[in-house]
Order: sequence, then C-alpha cells, then structure tokens
Amino acid sequence: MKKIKSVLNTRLGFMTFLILCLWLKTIVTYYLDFSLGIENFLQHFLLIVNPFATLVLLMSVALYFNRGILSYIAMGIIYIADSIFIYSNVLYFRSFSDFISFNSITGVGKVAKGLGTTTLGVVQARDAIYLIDIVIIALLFIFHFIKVDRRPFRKLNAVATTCLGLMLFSADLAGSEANRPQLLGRTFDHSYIVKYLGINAFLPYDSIRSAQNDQVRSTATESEMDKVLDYVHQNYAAPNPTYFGKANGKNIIIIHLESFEQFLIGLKVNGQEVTPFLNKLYHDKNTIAYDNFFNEVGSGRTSDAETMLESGLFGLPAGTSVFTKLGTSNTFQAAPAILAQKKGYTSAVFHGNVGSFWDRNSVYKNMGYNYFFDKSYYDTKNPDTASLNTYGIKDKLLLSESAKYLEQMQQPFYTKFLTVTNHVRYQFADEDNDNFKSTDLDDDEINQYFKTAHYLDKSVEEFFNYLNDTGLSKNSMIVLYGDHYGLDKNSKGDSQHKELATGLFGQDPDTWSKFNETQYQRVPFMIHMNGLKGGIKHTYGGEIDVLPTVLHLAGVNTSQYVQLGTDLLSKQHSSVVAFRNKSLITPKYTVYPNDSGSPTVYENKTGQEIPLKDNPRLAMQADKWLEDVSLKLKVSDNVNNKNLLRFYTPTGFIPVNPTNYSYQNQVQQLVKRRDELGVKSTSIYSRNGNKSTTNLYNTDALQLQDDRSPIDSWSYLGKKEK
Ligand code: GP9
Ligand code: MN
Repeated sequence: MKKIKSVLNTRLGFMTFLILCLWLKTIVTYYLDFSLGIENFLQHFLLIVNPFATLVLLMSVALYFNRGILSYIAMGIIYIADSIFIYSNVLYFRSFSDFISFNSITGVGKVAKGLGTTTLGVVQARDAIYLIDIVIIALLFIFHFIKVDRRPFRKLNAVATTCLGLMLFSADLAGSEANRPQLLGRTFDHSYIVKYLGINAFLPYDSIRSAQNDQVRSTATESEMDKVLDYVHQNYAAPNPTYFGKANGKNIIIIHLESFEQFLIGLKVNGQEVTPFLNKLYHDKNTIAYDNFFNEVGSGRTSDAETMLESGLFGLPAGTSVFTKLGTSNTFQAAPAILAQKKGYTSAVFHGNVGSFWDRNSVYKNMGYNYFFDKSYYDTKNPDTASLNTYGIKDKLLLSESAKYLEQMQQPFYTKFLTVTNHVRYQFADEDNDNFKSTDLDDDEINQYFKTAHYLDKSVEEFFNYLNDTGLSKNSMIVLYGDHYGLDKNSKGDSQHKELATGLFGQDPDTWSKFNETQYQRVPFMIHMNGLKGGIKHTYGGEIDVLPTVLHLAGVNTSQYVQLGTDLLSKQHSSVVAFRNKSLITPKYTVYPNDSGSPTVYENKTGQEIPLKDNPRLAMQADKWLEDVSLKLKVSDNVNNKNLLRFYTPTGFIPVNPTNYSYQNQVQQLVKRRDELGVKSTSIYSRNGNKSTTNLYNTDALQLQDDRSPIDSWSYLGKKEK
C-alpha cells in the first residue's frame, strides 16, 4: 500500500493512474455501449490497447507545466474533459448509433436543440459508472491519500512521454492497417475508426476529413457538372405512358410515416391487427402499393428520406446529413420548386417539432417550400404535447390541427405531413391508444413500437376521413411512405430486428445474418388516388425512386433534372437498390462489399450465402453491381458536397431564391393570397363558401375531448397568429 501511495504521489505515477482510469472507462463504453462489431482476436486486442496512445498523448500535455500545481490542474482538466467527451459519445450513440463528429458539433447542435428530454431519455441508471471514478479521485485528494508532487519536472521527460504516445499511435495504426488495409482512406463506417484507433482519435480524424471536404467544395468546377449530366442522361428512365400525368393538376399529399416498417403491414399481435387502416389502404383498389420498397437513409434518417424525396439525391455518407451539413447553403432543384414552376403548385410542410430540427426552417426555403408549419403553429399548452415529446406533438394533434391551415392553401397543393409518434422512445400513454395490447417481449422498445404504430394508423385514418368528408380525396394523390427502420439496436447493441424475428416470428437465431438485416429495411410505399388502377407491385426500388415516380404521375417531364432514382412505374426502372453503406439488393440477390476480397452474396429466395468461387459469373455480376452503386453514390455525393447544381439550371427552371420565403405570419400570408385572388381563390375554405371545414375533422385524441366545438377557422387562426 505504501509503495502504491508513494508511486501515486509522483507526477508521473499520478498521470499513469489517471490514464489507467480513463482507459478502463473507455473500455467499458466500448463493450457496454458501442456496438463495434468485433470479429476476431486481433480486433479485441486492438480495441483494448487503442485508448492508451491517445490518452498518453493527451495527458503528456500536462507535463509541460513546470510548476507542480499547474500540471495537476491541467491533468484534472484533461481528465474531466475526456470523461465528458466519452459520456457525450455514449448518449449520442444511444440516440444516433454513431459517434460525435465534427459536423454533429457544428451542425447537429440544431438537431440537439430539439432533442431535450428525448436525449435525457437515453440516460440510464447504470451510467453512474461513468462518474464514479471522478468521485474516487476527488476523495483520494480530500483524504490526502494523493498529494500534489511539487518537484519540477524535466521538459525532456515531457517530450519523451509525448513521443511515447506518438509511438503507441503509430504501432496502433500499423496493427490496424494489417487487419484492415486503407483504414483511413476507405471508410464504410465510423465504427471502424473507433474500433481500430479509439474514440479519442475519431473526432480529430473526422475534423480533418471535414476540412478536406470544404476544400473540395471550393475547388469544384463547372466541368464536373457535365460528367454528372452525362451520368444522369444515361440512367434516365422514361415515364410509362399509362401513368404519365395521371395526377395532373391534383393535390399531392405526402404522409411521412415515421419509423414505419413494412413488416407491420398485415401483422396481427394478440389476434389484433396493428395497423388496420393502413392494411386496408394497402389492399385498396385505388392504391398502388409496393412490397419490395426499401429505405435508403444514412445517419441523416428522416432528413435523408426528405432529401431523397425532394431532391432526388441521396443523403451523405455516415456521420452527417445533407440538411445540416449543406442544406442551408446549397442549390436545390427540388419538388416544391419544380411543381410550382411547371404546374402551379403551392407547397407546405406540416410538422409538430421545432423548425430548427435538421435545419428545416432554412433548408425548406432553399427547396422552395412556400409554407412551413412547425411546432409554433400548433397548440402546445397541453403539457402532454408540449414538454414530454421533443420530437414534436402527437400525430393525431398534428394532423387534426393542420386542417385549419390546409383548407387555406391554394390548390393544387403539394403538402408533406411529417409524423413523429412512432419514433423510438416517444413518450406515450396507453390511454392514447384504446389500450391496444402489444407484445410482451423482453424489449420494451419493441413492445412500444407496436403501440405507437397502432396510434399512427388511427391518426392517418382520421386524416383520411377528413379528406373524404371534405371531398379533398377526389382531387388529391396521397403518397405514404415509411422513412426508415423503427427497430434498430437494443441497449446491448444487439439487433432488435433479430429479437423480433426470433421472439415473435420464431426464426432460429443461429440463422441470422446481414441478409436478414437487409430484409428488414423494407418500408411501405403507397400511392392512393381515385381512379388509379391499384395493386400490389413487387418491383424492387427505394426512396431515391420516389421523386421521378411522383413527378411523372403529376405530368412533369424529369429528363433535365439531376435525379438519381428511376420512376418505379417506368419500364426502364432500375431494380438495383443502393444502400448508403454501399450494399445493395436486387430482385434475386443481396450483396455486401468486403473491405478486402470478394463481396458476400446472398440469394434472396433462400437467404443463403452463395460461394462465389463456384460462380464466377455471379462474382463478376456482383462486382459490377457494387461498382454501379458506388458510382451512383459518388455522383450524388459530388453534387451535394461540391454544390454542383449552382453550375446548372435546367432550361425553363428559375433558381430558387430563399429570401422570397418567410415562415413567419403565415396565416396572414395565406389570407393575403386569398384576398388577392378573390373569386379565383381555389382553397377548400373559399370553395366551401368561405366557411371552415375543420368541423369535419373528427379525432378521438384524448387531449381534444374537452367540449371541443367546431372551430371557426378565422377567429381561431386570429388567436393563433404568431
Ligand atoms: C424530428 C423527426 C425525427 O423532427 O423528424 O427525426 P429522425 O430522428 O427520425 O431523423
Ligand atoms: Mn425518422
């Protein structure tokens, strides 16, 4: 004990102790909170030793202070800063399945602003282990077990310690390169950097990459756009004449079903349908539904789905989002602007979250959205809607309260309703849901998922009833899609899809593979319109294909636009579905790239991996698909990262001027427009003899049950004006 004490009472000894504590803490996060996909012994080894290099480097800074007390203060600051950094990463990972990146600090701060209690929702009691070390160290000082070593410290020793850190880092890098060649250059996934070089190395790595990106953008030239246009023209799929213009002049209503997965369709839990209304809609004779439609989002989740839907380009590679990284300054040729200019549409987004989330309030202007009704336009005085749910107000409230704005929109309109209640960790009471009886699996998040999906279903049904009762459904095309997976990883980092498949559907856990994970990336995509010859289509496609499909139905020629998907209804539609991690699915195969060597190919029919050495043809084909997918993603990333659309304006398209849009006083803007148009006003309100239709909106939302009398739209709006 004495010996330990005397070592601890030297400056170097104390520093070593701090490094050991931080090392232990980092290892705990690696194994308890981050899912890093450790595959072999070398990876375990690298993971266990990787914190040392950066910790020695960081701590060595404190040794340069000659005076003992200053040096100890510096060590303390470094210790606490790194502890906060590690724990912030734990919370961030629980929310985003990713690590804090340069962009998440500079950009996603705006996302975090809206997160509030949802982020707090990921704090767990066991997180005390991330604090306990600081308490122990403080106690050791208080009880004088450790004293400050005031003897001067030789600079040379400080330099030697820094060199030791650098050497350790080089050794780590060499070991990593041996296990995974080109680690820094070719990164599929952020977890690779953390797995090999450590959590402390990730942020500097990512910051350097971001600085490079900015440089890339400033050196972009017009000629690069020509290459993009060549690519787009080669991959263009002409519209199907049977469907082209079928929705000409109709309102387009997009319903974004938050986190809604395809497996929910038709599913019964305890003998009760989870989503009875959407099931009916799925089979409706006026609905075209897809059962092989995949989400293609990356870390930008909802915002990636929106990026694809509106701009026809993909989200960005792991760690960031087009919206927050580039969307506030990039040039877009997006759906609202195209529809306004080609077909005279008025556009709006309805969303019960704060407008700053994903930077929407600025991105939407660049996309040409006329109106954006964010949380501030909705009634949030009920504590149930206001404080608990920082992803936004409940769907029934959002949709029902939107009616008073929707009925004032000039037709035809292009409107998007972003729901939120089915988001993971959304605070939700069973009473909100007719006490729908969910599963009782071990994972509460999965059990909750069915409940919120059931609620979302009911919310959409109420909205459809309103569309029918007002006659809106007669002249509208309604497009519904699930934005991305709802189930993800549980608190131990295991796949919730696997839990579901084994716990509810009886799949053998030993047969679970990446193939199954891809199968669960299916989300619904439905187009509902009176007079549309419906049916369930088995075409393979994804979110990137929605924009050309919708525009063609609306009768807009898309050949001039930079859109990377192909119309799902076109005979030339490409059925190779690209995922943001560069894997892909085709009607027959699922293909994953490998860091080194040949890809992994699964046969969709059997789910079995096909050995490629016996199948040279398939091996070649798989390589070709992977190349195509990489190229497609690269073209998209180039256009986005280098802001290439600023160099190209399609003939007859007027670039969007964001300063033309204001999301303040939108009710006044709507009234002004209505008054300007006079008898030519096409809003539902005007067409209804200047009478509100909100009394036709029936909801069983608990929060709206108090003697709710039909609302006269204008007096109500007058009160609500911002
Ligand atoms: C928040 C909502 C959820 O406004 O759109 O976003 P997500 O977390 O799914 O990206
Ligand atoms: Mn989402």
